[in-house]
This record gives sequence, C-alpha cells and structure tokens, in this order.
Amino acid sequence: MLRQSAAGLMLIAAAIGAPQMAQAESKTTQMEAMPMPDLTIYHLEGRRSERIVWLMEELEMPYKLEYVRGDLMASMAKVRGLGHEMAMVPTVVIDDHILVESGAIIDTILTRYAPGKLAPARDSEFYPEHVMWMHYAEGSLAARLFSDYRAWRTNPPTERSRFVDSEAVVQYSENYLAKHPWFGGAEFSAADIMMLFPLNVATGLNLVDKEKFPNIAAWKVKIEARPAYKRMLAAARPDGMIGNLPPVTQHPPSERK
Ligand SMILES: N[C@@H](CCC(=O)N[C@@H](CS)C(=O)NCC(=O)O)C(=O)O
Repeated sequence: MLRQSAAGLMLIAAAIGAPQMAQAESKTTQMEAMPMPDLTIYHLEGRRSERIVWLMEELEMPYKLEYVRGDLMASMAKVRGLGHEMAMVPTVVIDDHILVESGAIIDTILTRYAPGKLAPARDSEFYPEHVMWMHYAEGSLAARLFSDYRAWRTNPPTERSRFVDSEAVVQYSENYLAKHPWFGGAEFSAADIMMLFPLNVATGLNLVDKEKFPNIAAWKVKIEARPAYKRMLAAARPDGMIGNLPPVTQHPPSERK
C-alpha cells in the first residue's frame, strides 16, 4: 500500500505548482480553534464534574459553575431543573447543547476550542495511549471499581473474582506510571484529568490498598502541585470532600504479595 505523509503531499503539491492541493491538505492537518461559546458546568463537590472545572483551569478558559456549596442534594436539584432526561454530573451546557459524559465533554472542548492542547500530537508515539487512558478511566476502571464496591457493600465475596477486578485495573495504571510520568505519556494530558477521579475512588473507598501503588501515589503528589488543580479545588471544592460514600471495611482479597 502506498503511504504518503501530509507534509510530503504538501511538498509535492508545491513542487508541481498545485497550490489548491497544498491548501486542501493544510485544512485537514491544521485544525483551527472555534471561538469558545458560553459554557456552564453543573457540579457536585468532589465528583466527576471536577474534571471539567480542572480542564477549563488548565486551559485558562472562562466557564460558569453551578452548584450549591455544601449541599449535594440542592446541587442535584439544579441539574434536574435543566429538564434534561439524563440528570448526571457533569452536565455541561455549551451554547444550546446540554451534554453529559465527562470524557465526551472533554473531547468536545479540546477538539473544537483548544485543538493541540492537553493531548499529545496525533502523530506522537503517545497519542494512542493517551486516547486509551481517556476511555479506560470510565470504561474499565470506574466500571470495575463501582461494581466491586456494590458487591462488597451488599454481599462481600469470600474469594477473589476470576474476572478482572478493582485491583487488576488499578495495577495496570500503576504499571504504566512505572514507565511514564503521565497518562499522556511524556507530558500531562487530559487523560490524567480523566484518571484522577477513579484512582481516588479506588483508595478512598478502600477497594485497594494504597500502599501497594507507589507510582500512583507519586503521580497524585505531582497532580496536587499543579496550579490549575489548586484553582479547581478553590472554585469547586472549597470546603473539602462532602457526602463521602462509606469505604468498604476490608479490601477484596488479593493474590498479590
Ligand atoms: N460516565 C459518566 C458518569 C457520571 C456519573 O455517574 N456521575 C455521578 C457523580 S460522580 C452522578 O451523576 N451521580 C448522581 C446520580 O447517579 O444520581 C461521566 O463520566 O460523566
């Protein structure tokens, strides 16, 4: 199969005097940012909506934050007040669109309004892994954590599941951080923003023993030192965590030494 890079095609186009071809190529390779419309984040303190606040702080872009400080029920009532069928946080209103799903919201904001930011270049070796962690955060990690949490709160199992469980999904994250400083690979990316909430859930709800995951612990220290993360905390969690779920009293049994 004949493969040709975009830069190579543009050089050929210029050499054969085909300016239209060069222009057409540049449109597909250089995505321009669309102007940022009004953006409102419906929020619950300490929950996934912090991802969007943190993203906007990293991008230094304006946003409006809707929640009732110290009152999760009242904040949820604000979300329901939108009349949207799926009352979840984050809910984000961009122009006339009401969006749920934090990963999709982040993808939309970056692709449309901040192309090239908080993601490795598309031709970087790290791009596929960045995309994988963007999806892994909710698709495999959070899903396993919350299903284990429900099982352990209602009917604690007597033996370790033979399916992929909380410890396995956290261990995979730990192993990646043994070789890379960030879930974006060499640089901090939106994948790190996606991964923090479930990794905090894993240890906060006692689903895994945090002593077993030193790379994740060191990564969290770097995250917490980021000025944009601190600004997010000041705006979105001014009184610390509230309404915590009770942790499980005992870790799911482990085969790891
Ligand atoms: N996969 C969704 C999950 C959203 C979600 O479950 N959010 C929780 C808060 S962290 C929520 O809305 N809980 C309220 C409820 O389920 O009633 C995302 O990433 O946005």
